[in-house]
Amino acid sequence: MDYSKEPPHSALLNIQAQEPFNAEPTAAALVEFPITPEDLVYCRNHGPVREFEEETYKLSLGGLVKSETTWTCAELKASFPSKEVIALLQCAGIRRNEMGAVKKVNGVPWSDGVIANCTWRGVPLRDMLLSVGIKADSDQTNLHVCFSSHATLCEDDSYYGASIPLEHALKEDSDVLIAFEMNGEPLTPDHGGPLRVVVPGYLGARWVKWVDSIVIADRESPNYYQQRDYKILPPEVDTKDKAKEMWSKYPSMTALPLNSVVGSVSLLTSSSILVKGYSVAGATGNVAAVEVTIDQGQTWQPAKITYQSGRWSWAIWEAEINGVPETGVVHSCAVDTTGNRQPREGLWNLRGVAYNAWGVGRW
Ligand SMILES: Nc1nc2c(c(=O)[nH]1)N[C@H]1C(S)=C(S)[C@@H](COP(=O)(O)O)O[C@H]1N2
Ligand SMILES: [Mo]
Repeated sequence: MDYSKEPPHSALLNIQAQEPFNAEPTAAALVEFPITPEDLVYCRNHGPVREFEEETYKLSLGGLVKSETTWTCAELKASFPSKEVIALLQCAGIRRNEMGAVKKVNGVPWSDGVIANCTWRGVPLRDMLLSVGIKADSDQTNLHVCFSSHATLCEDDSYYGASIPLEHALKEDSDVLIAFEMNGEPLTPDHGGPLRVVVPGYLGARWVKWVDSIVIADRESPNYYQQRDYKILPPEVDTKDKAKEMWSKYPSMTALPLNSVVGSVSLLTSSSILVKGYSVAGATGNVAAVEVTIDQGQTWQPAKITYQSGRWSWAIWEAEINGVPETGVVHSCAVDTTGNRQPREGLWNLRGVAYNAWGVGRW
């Protein structure tokens, strides 16, 4: 793989690996901004980052459709009205370092910075699908939209691919976009420009960057990152050899679970502290409340949600706590609109994904 042609990356990120470029900001920096500024947006790559000319870039849509179509960026923008959504992008490996402290896991030892709440502008995938038409003789309930990027080779496959159920893409309110702007600016190479997939509510792995082909098929994407990675295997699967036999038996991940993270803790007075953090909803609802404890969960104090915007955004919260934790440790717990509480402990899995134990902070 050729890493020599990469454009420069943000200098505000902590680098986990240079090749492929994987880097994240601190949660303390993130919670200061409701909309994450571009230079604090994490970079997660399974291969080299590539820069493309927008003028010559093309996207094709084929497979089980009535009329296969290819657009340049300009044609795509001219053919459909665009839509802007605020949506949270987060990597399935968020907080993997904490899960790895319980027992060894495989993967980049991400902390709690692989998350970003941005505005995305793009063409609704639904409109593109309705315009090409799905073949009438296919059973629509069993079809998948497979996204691919052939921009570069990847660590475990010759291209990057992911898929989502066609029914999800066709829902009027799913807000799946083929995006060309992030935070009001053209998408940068680091974040998949000129075109990337945005699937609000789904883990980042499905948000294919530098997308160049969309295929409607009667099965999920055959790509490694859909079939063999990003699955939650049961805890007894604790070696790569055991995992090999299990991948096909477990579903691909879609949503990540209810979560909250403590970004920063600071002393307000000699007897009170200010705790700030973020919280994200799982598949079952929106974030309804966040609570903070300084005594390991014996008593909880409510946090104030200072920002939340629509169904796909994160919540930013803060709490002024009377009392200074003797242990120096603060925990947070999110509650969603259906009454689910974030669990005290996360479930261990070999790949180290979907960790959502109570948030932890220290002062
Ligand atoms: N082409 C391509 N798309 C990709 C990836 C990749 O390695 N290659 N990584 C995925 C993963 S695992 C995540 S979490 C997000 C990260 O997006 P970002 O780098 O813009 O933060 O992109 C997804 N899309
Ligand atoms: Mo990811």
